[in-house]
Parts: sequence; C-alpha cells; structure tokens
Amino acid sequence: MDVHGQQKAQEALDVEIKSFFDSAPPLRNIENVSEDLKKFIEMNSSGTRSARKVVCVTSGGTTVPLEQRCVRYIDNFSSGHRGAASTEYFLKAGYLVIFLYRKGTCQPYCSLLPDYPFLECFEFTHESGIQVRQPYSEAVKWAISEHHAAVADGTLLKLPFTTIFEYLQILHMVATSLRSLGPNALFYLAAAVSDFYVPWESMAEHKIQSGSGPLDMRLVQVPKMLSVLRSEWAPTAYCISFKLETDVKILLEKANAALKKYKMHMVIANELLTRKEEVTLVTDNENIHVRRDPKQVGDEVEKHIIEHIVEKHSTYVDNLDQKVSRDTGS
Ligand code: 9Z3
Repeated sequence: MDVHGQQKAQEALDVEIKSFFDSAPPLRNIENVSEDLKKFIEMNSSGTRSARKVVCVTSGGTTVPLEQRCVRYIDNFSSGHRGAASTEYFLKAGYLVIFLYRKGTCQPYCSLLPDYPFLECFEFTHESGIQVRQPYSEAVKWAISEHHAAVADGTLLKLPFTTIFEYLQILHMVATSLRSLGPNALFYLAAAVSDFYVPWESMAEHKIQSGSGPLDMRLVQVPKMLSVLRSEWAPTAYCISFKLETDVKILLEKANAALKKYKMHMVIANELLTRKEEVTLVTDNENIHVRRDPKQVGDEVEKHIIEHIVEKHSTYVDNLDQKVSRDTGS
C-alpha cells in the first residue's frame, strides 16, 4: 500500500475506533477503576519503586452481548489459566501487575484449588467454626499468603471485565495511565478478544423473541485497537500479543503477519490443543520455541515464557535509555 493508501486506511480506522467508544455503554464503575489505577501508579512511583516495571496482563475471553438487557451473548474461549499463571511469574520476577481479567475465570495463585473452593476446601469444626479440609490445607495456605502479600504490597491490581465494551474501555484507561512509564510498561495481551460485535445502538433493547423465526443478525468488525495502542495510547511500551489458531500449518505465518501489521514487539503463537505444552515467541529477528518440561513436576510453559520476556524487555529498556542519553547528550 502506498503512503496515500496507508493514510486513508488510518483515517478509516480512527473513525471506527471513535464510533466504537462513542457508542459503547459507559463503564458502570468508571470512577472506581480510575481511582484504583491512580492509587496503584502513585503508590508505586514514589521513593525507591520509581524504576519498577509494570505489566498489564489481560486474561479470559470477552463477551459480545446480543441484547442491551442481555440474556444472550457470544463468548470467546479462554479459561484464563495463561493470564493467571503468567501473573504469578511476573510478580515473582519483581514486576507490578495490572491483571485485567474476565469475571469468573482463573485467578493467580488459585490453580491448585478445586473449582468450587469454598464448598470443597472448608468444613465446620465441632465448635461451628470453619477450617480448611486436610487435602487442601497446603494449597489454601499458599494461595492466601501469596495473594495477600501481592495485594498488601500494592504489587497486584485486579480489574474485572465481561463485555468487549468494558474490556476495551478499561484497556484504554490502563494504557494511557501507563504512558508516563515509557518503556518500563509492558502489555501482555493474553485475553481472547472478540473479532465481531453488535454496535450498542443497533442492538435490540429487550430479549430477542424466538417465535419470530430464524435469527438474522449483523455483526460488525471490532476495530483493531492493537495499532492505536502502539501508536497513540502507550507508544514506548513493550507490547506482546497472542495469536491463537487451531490449524498449526497457518499459525506462524499468522503470528508473523500480526507482528508486522500491528508493530508488536512480540507475538506469542499458540495452538489450541497444545497451548499448555508449547508456544513460539515470534519477534522481528528470531522465533523462540518454548516448551514445558513434562518430566519436571509442576513445570509450566508460562514460567519459561516469562523468563524470555523479562530478558527481552530489559534489553528493550536499556536500548531506549541509551538512545535517550545519546539524543540528549547526557
Ligand atoms: C491466547 O492465545 C491465549 O494463550 C489463550 C490461553 C486464550 C489460548 P487459556 O486462557 O488459553 O489458558 O485457556 N490469547 C489470545 C487469543 C486471541 O484472541 N488472539 C487474537 C487472534 O488470535 C489476537 S488479539 O487473532
């Protein structure tokens, strides 16, 4: 595409993005989100913490409501395991984490707990108090101590979303809040984001009636926000997105295309069935194949992913710092 064509495409995207945000239902708890973000950043940018790196981990799938008073919705698959496990490894590596997660999906430090932890893990004592049942005592102790430590230290901020409207509005708020951190900010976009949605103004208000025959509904494309994240929202942050496919034959090609198209620093390519075993980290100059070691009990692929990212992000920060020093002659 020539320069004129690129300019036209950019203008069209800007119009689509504006219309998406203008027509999205306003976030119900916008004041709380903005207050929590402000406190999190202020708390962590005072004193010795000023040089700490901050990562926004997105996790879980977004929904697309079909009715304004929503009874039905389309969902994007994601258990939230990738985001939750990665959050634990980022915290361990010394990052501050903003965990933007789909309500009801996996949470950091909870992977060893059963699905219904309250009913399964606890029992009454003779004195009608509550205690942890023996098989879960270590897992519960670990979950509580790690989670409380992260929240009490102010190193973990959790922000929930459900719909595509909520997700993109909060991501926008997070990105613009982290802009001042420059290269120390990292985006790790593991959430499974809807590609199509029903614009709010063309959505039925009430429950769609089934008596009226087959449902004919037009979904429009969700504007690709990755490119504005890079160009406007947080232009010097390190940005990592994920590419999910079910056909391995096209996976790397698609990941490479996304890397170039959205100017990502890294795209993590994963295939649905093997995503917990292996992924490929695709960057401009190399593809790094990462596997979990099945012989090592409890080894997780996320541990190896985060090790590589910490190294790449660190090099990125150092290179930008050196460039700034050269440019300013300091
Ligand atoms: C991923 O590819 C994640 O790794 C998974 C993790 C959702 C597969 P789980 O939550 O699974 O551990 O069960 N996330 C991104 C998926 C996605 O929607 N990517 C878009 C695409 O592939 C780009 S934003 O086109």
